[in-house]
Amino acid sequence: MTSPDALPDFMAACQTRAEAALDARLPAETRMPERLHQAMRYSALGGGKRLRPLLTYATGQALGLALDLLDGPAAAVEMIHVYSLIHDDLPAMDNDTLRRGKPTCHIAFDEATAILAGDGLQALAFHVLAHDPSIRVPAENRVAMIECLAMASGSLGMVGGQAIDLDAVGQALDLPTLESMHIRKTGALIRASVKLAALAQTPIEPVVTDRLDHYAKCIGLAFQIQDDILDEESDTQTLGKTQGKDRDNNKPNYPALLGLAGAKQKARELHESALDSLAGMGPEANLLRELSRFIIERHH
Ligand code: GRG
Repeated sequence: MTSPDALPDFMAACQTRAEAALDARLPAETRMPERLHQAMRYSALGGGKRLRPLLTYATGQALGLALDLLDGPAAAVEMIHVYSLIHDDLPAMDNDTLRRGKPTCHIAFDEATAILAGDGLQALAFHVLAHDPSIRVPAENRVAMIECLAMASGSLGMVGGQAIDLDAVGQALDLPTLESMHIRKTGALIRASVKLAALAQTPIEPVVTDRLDHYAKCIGLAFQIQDDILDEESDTQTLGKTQGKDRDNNKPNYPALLGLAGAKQKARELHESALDSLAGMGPEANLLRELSRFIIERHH
């Protein structure tokens, strides 16, 4: 059984682990083209909660997998996340100057370099899944990992969610449309973070994988609701990114549709549902349970 303070220790260990996994897989700053590689490393290293790698490692722990089998998938999913942050911050999208407490990539470098850094990280993520020696499963599992991350990232997943989001600025979205946007925009990659770990086991157990997928779906939405709540309630320094952007940009969000109390209630219900989906699993899934709580209680 994991102890009550297991999550903070696990988070710290996995954040260090994810940092090292990224560092080892990113081209050196001295490798040509130097400025591009500097930008990729600037954005990917030294910041962020590393929630997606944490979910990959915690799922691996729930399945009894050694963490070193998951370094490649954890790095790949974080590379996609970082690419999405770089592109989201561009003037053509959210036009933000602060990310993870430091200037956004296009401010620290320039717009063209930031676009290319995002592109480079995206391509590298798939290269990692295709070739990384940490992934020791049959080729069909590897292909399933590549498919999983591609679907989560593309126009039917994160990029599609972003397109719906951009179209929705100034529009009055109803709750189902808001939900379907977030299931794609943030939920799909969170789901992939869990699924990639399930695909690192052999043989894959469909019942367990389905339970984990339901868990991931719930926490993905809960994560977004908490993000919306923090956008209303927190401050720029705590968040490390500009607070109040949704309101300023007239973007629909959960507190606007449900009220703050309603949004908090919805996040709690999703947390409960996430826990229900792990009911058949033992203490080895405790970190996943604690991560779900962390997601709805986090302050940044
Ligand atoms: C531009 C291709 C493209 C996609 C953009 C996910 C996304 C789609 C943009 C990210 C922008 C954003 C603020 C989304 C809302 C929720 C979210 C993903 C917040 C940032 O994730 P955290 O809190 O960040 O896990 P850290 O920095 O801790 O990794």
